[in-house]
Amino acid sequence: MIPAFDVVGHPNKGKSSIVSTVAQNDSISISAASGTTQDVQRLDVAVGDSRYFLYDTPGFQRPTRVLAWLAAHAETAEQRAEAVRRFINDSDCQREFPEEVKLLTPIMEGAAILYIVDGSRPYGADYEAEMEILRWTGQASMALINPIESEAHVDEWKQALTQYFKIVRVFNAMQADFEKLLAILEAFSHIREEWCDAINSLVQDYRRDRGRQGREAAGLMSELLIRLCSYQVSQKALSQEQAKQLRPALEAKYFNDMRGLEHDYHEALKSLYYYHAFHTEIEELPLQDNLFDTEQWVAWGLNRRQLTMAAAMAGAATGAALDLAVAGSSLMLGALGGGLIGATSAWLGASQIAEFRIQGLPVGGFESRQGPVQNRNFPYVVLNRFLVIADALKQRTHAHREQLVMKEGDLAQKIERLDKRQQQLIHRALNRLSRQRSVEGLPAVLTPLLL
Ligand SMILES: Nc1nc2c(ncn2[C@@H]2O[C@H](COP(=O)(O)OP(=O)(O)OP(=O)(O)O)[C@@H](O)[C@H]2O)c(=O)[nH]1
Ligand SMILES: [Mg+2]
Repeated sequence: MIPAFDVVGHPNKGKSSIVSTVAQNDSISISAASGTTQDVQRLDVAVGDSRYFLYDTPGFQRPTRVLAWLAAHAETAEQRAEAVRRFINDSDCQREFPEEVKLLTPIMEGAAILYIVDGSRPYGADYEAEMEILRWTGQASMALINPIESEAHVDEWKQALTQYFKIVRVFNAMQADFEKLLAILEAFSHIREEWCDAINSLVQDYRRDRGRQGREAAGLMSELLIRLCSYQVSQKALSQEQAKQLRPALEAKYFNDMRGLEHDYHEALKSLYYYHAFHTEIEELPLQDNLFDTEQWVAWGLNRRQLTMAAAMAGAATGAALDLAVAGSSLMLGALGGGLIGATSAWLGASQIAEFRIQGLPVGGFESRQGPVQNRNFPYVVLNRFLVIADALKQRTHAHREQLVMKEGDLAQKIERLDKRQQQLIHRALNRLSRQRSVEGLPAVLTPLLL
C-alpha cells in the first residue's frame, strides 16, 4: 500500500510551501496571496525505490457551516466518518463547499492528514471547526506548526493542537532540516501500522538519495575543474600572419566556451538537488577583460598570502616554478627555503592567465591556440564558485521562490576547517590541475568540502 498524505489547513498558512519542501519540488505554486491553491494537486513522489503521494489542497473556506452540515447528518460518534463521506459525495455540498469537498476527498480515500498552522499568528477558536471536521474523518493525523514569521505563538498552538492531534511538531517550511523532515515521516509509521515497512524504507531511501547527491556533486565539481583547467581551442591557418589574425576570434570563443561550460555544470548541480526553477545570478567568471589583472581573481579564489601558503603546503617547487621564482624575485631567493620558492612562484605564475600560441604544423601550415589557463589561482576560483552554489542549494528548501545573487564565499576558510592532511591533498590536487596534470581520485579529495 502506497502511503499518502493530505496537506490541509487555513488558506495561506504555508501548505504548498511544506508540500514543496517535503517533495523536494520547486514547481508548486506558492504566493503571498491567499487562495493560491484552488484545486487539489496530487504529487507522486519517488525517492529511490520508494513512493508516496502528497496532496496539496486549497484551504478551508467555510468550516463552521460544513461542521453544521455534518452535525445534522450524524447522530452518534460512529456515524461521523460516514457523514463526511456523504458530504463529499453530495452534489449540493460539492457546489456550495467546493474547497472542503476537494480537501476532504483524499482523506476519505485513505490519506493521512497533515494539518498546517502558522506559529507566528495567535491561536483562535475559529480554527476549531476545521480541526473538528478533520477529527470526524477518523484518519491518522499530525499537526505541523509552521513558524512563518516567528515562533511567537508556538506554545499556545501546541496547547490547542494537542487537544485534537496525537502528534504535534514544529516544522519550518523555509529551512532545510533534512532530519526533521525524516522524523515527520517516521512519526507516521507509528500511527499507521500498515505503513510501517513502507515508511521505514522510504526514510532509508531519502538518506541513500542524499548520499548519492553528495557523491554526484563531487563528481560534477571534479569534472568541471578538469575541463576548465585543461580547456583550449585551436584553429588551423595557412600562414603565420593568418594565424595571428585569428587571435581575437579564438579568444572570444575560448572565454565563451569556458563560461558556457561552467554554467552547464552549475545547472547540472541544481538539477541534481531537484531544483529546476532556481535562478541564480552569479558574476561572470572573471576572464577576458581581466586577463592580466590578477587582483580580480582574489575575490573568488585565494589572496596572495593564502596562495603562497597553499603552494607551500602542496610542495610546489617544480623546476619551472623555480625558474620563475629566480627570474621574478631573485632578491628574496637567499632568504627562502625550497618550499617557499615554489610558493612565491605560485603568485608570479598567477600573472599568466591564458596563453595564445602559434604553432607550425608538419604539413607546412600553422595553428593558433588559446588556453589553457595558467593561473595558479584559477582552480580555486572555479572550485569556490561551485561550492557557493552547492551551499546555497543546501541552505534553502524547494519552498523558496526568489532569485539568489551569489556572493563570493570564503574558500580559504572552508579549506582551513579541514584537517591538515585533507588540506594538503586539496592544495596538491589544485596545484596539479593548474599545470594540466591529472589527479587521481579527485572527487574523493574534494568531497570534504561539500560536507
Ligand atoms: N518566511 C516564511 N514564509 C513562509 C513560510 N511558509 C510559507 N511562507 C510564505 O507564506 C505565503 C503562503 O505560502 P503558501 O505555501 O502559498 O501557503 P498555502 O497555505 O499553500 O496558501 P493557499 O494555497 O493560498 O491556501 C507565501 O508567501 C510563502 O512564501 C515560512 O516558513 N517562512
Ligand atoms: Mg497553496
